[in-house]
Amino acid sequence: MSAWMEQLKSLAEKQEELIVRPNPAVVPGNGIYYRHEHPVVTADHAPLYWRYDLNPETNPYLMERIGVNAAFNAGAIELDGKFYLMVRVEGVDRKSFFAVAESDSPTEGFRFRDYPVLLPETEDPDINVYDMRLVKHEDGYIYGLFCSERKDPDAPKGDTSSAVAQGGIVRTKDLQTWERLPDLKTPSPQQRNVVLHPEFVNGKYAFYTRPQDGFIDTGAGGGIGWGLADSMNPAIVPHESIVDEKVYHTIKEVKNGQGAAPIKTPQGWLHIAHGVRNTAAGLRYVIYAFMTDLNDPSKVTHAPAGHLIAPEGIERIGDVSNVVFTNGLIARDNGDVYIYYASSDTRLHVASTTVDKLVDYVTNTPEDGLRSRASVETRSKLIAANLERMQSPEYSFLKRQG
Ligand code: M1P
Repeated sequence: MSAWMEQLKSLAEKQEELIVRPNPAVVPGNGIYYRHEHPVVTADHAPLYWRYDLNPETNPYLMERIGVNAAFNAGAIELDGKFYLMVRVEGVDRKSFFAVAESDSPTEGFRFRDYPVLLPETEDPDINVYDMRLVKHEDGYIYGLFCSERKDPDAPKGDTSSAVAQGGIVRTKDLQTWERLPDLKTPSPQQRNVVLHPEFVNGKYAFYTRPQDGFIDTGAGGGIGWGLADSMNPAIVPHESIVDEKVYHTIKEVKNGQGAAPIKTPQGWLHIAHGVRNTAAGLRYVIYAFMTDLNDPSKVTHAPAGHLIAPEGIERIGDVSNVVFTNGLIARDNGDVYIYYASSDTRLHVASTTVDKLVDYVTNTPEDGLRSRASVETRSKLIAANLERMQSPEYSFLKRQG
């Protein structure tokens, strides 16, 4: 075998090791969910034949010709017992695109299909597309709601960053053939984090939105919005209301956004979302949960204080550090839930839990008292009850520290 071929073989072996390595839950966890030991998808999972020219004559140095920078924010769906991730892949050219990775397991073994998704365009082509939510709607289609970004035509001369974000929509029945529908129309000038509710509401399509005035800044907009549309083609939401607003001095003081479509439970719709706050080091993104009314998904019934998942360890570091973001989850018929979350816009992880645990979490975690004093009062109630209980000999291994 030539040295060139040896080199290719060693790249292939290294990648195969990465793909097949077991990904156990990290125990004991926090009782709410388990993180898993390794990311489920990374840039290094991208097939070698997406990145290298495999002809030794045209690529004598076996150079990576078209590199992949990151693989993160993935939509997720289970179909016929197989697990699919609609991964946001970012090339080294900074363009994001979608690619389906699939596995027989929800936590490991994900392999990309041979080709990324060649997303149909509208008459006004997207410059960048990302963060697709996959939603199995009761109308029989699987919808892909994603952010479509185009250069802001009103940006001042010399401003080559400002963009306009809109809710792009595709639909499919098989994750192979995609029909592009017109972008969602709402009263807001910009939209990101648009998600379709999986059921009709009053006979209409229901959308979670994120109205925002600017591209990064939500301005006077923000919050997780809600609106109804008569049709998906075109989808027009004439009126938006706010389901879950951004709130001063909380984990969602700057902005927030619905993650995947909510999970239907007997107690209500269970939502996993992201919240953003300001720090001296820039924005900090965490994941939080809340529940809305079964008969009125726009009405919040339970809102635990604080985050469900915050960046930890290596998750804190990446292209956009101190970020965890989710737009995909799989809730299985047996009650298991897999939350796919990305860290620092670089790699994709999974946290596993169950519907029962998440319902317990959202319904029994105290709400935010919105003041330091209120937080101490809430915590003190827990401490008092625990100290009482710890007097029983059963708890003698737990030492009081005071
Ligand atoms: O860089 C962090 C995240 O920033 C955006 O989130 P939001 O919609 O809340 O502004 C998105 O671009 C998201 O993809 C990214 O992970």
